[in-house]
Amino acid sequence: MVRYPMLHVFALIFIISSSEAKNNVDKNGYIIYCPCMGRFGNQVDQFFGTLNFAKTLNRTLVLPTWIKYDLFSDKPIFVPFDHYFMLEPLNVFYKVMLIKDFMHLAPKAWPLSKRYTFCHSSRNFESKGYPNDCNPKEGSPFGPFWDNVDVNFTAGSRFYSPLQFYPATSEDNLFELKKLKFLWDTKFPPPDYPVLAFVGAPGSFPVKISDVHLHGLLIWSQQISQMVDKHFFDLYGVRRYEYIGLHLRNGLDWKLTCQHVGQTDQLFSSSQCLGENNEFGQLTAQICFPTQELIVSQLRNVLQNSPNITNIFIASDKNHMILFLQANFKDMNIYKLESEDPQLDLYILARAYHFIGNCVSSFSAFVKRERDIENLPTSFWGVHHLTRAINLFHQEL
Ligand code: GFB
Repeated sequence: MVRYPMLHVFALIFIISSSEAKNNVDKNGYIIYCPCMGRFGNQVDQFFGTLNFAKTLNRTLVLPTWIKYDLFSDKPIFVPFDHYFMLEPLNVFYKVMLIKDFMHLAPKAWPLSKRYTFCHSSRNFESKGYPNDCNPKEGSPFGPFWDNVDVNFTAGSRFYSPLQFYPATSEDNLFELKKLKFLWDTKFPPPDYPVLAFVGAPGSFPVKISDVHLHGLLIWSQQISQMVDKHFFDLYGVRRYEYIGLHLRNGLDWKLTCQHVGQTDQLFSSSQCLGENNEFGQLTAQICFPTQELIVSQLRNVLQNSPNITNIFIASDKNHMILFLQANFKDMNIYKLESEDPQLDLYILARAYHFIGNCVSSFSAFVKRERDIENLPTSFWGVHHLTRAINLFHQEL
């Protein structure tokens, strides 16, 4: 039973610190936010910057629900943070708590007279005649998110401009971080503003390279790994690390997004293969939306270098191209999940022998970061150099 001694230590520290956090008010205050921008990959990117920001301010980070969008309903779905990820590693790194636990503490920690919401500057929707404030519940998923936890901003809005979430200089050294904390604490002292409740995530998209190492704290929950076993590994008898994983991002929203190629040097997560200053190359249409010919030739190259691999797993938001790929790779077993599940797809892609992703997509970026932790190779459609693995464990957590 002592196979994973570190996990036991994590668990013990977690039990002690989480029960303390659940019952005691943090005098340094809290940060809570709506992950209202984009879908899962975007929300994760912004989570990392938010975690660092909370740490800089020494406020407890309230972990929001993830927001999921259903194609067949205009109502967002709220997924508890720990449905996808374990809390223990995060809690060892920093003080965090689930939003549902925070709401139990809220009558003590967040009096109604101090329930402010924070935004950069007015979101006043002039045409609708709304007041000059954050209007935090205007629109979806904004309103439904706060309604889901029964929060009303009874004290009104506060604009935080010109404050930022990151130090003004590119150096995140201790002095700059302390200065940032000083500026926020001066404008919003914790006794008067015990909770900084942001209309959107106080973290950047795409994730800053300096925050990428935080991905090491996101460990999939048991529910997710058991579901993957049931719906993929055990079902088809495929073993981890013995298949090629492909991400085909090709839905209508993506087609429209890729029309911006040519007008910009970077698009969404493209810095993961092009570098933050395009030091590794330029954005092309093939990188964003690869043609069928490119997909076949690139996959063929990868397979030539993977002699013992006979399985391919395909994840897609729209067209998995199963028949087309089957016709081109007759000796291969080609799989996809029976029913659509983005998190299961991510889990499986991260455990492929080799992964070919879409450099512009933050969905692929999630997979690449998880693979980098294990030094597993990733390449991207339309990118000819194999993208370097960033060894996350060399960074200090
Ligand atoms: O994850 P995400 O932010 O990545 O959003 P991008 C894309 C969403 O599409 C995922 C679905 O969260 C999934 O719900 N999706 C994409 C997939 N690829 C797959 C896949 O392989 N399998 C499954 N099951 N689902 C941004 C969006 O997407 O793209 C923005 O966040 C906007 O809202 C923009 O749409 C154009 O960075 O690819």
